[in-house]
Amino acid sequence: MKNSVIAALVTVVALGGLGFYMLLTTPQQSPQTTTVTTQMQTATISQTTQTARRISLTLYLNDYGYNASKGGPRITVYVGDVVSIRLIGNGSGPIVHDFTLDEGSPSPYSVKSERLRKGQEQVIEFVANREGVYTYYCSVKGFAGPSHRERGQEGTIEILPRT
Ligand SMILES: [Cu+2]
Repeated sequence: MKNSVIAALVTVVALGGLGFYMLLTTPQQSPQTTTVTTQMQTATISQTTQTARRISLTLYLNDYGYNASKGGPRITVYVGDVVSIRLIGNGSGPIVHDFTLDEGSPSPYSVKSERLRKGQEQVIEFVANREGVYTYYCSVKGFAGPSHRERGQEGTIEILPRT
């Protein structure tokens, strides 16, 4: 009985430590993630498969860019692909960011994440069912000054027809 309580406590402490460790290491992971995303995009471009696929990528929501301090990676997929994006809030202080792909892009999509603070995460998924080249962006705008998009927080998503 006593042993199981101790075991449970040890587990909690270990998990807490892990969370703290991940929090500390998160900023250092950012450049690595960018590289992985780029490699995946290259692979995507050279691939002409007929089968719809699931494309998974990670974006850090920085001030004021995606995986960068400005702009974001060009995401290339094919019509019908399921795009799964893991969003990780990485703004400074109380600054929140989101991922938006909607009529304001402009685009025929209606994709919008929660506004995430540093350390908060959300996985968003959508089917890339309309081809074209669109802009994804952060829809956050403070009470004063330029919006995040005006500060450069936007990137391009290209949805290619299947061959
Ligand atoms: Cu933002």
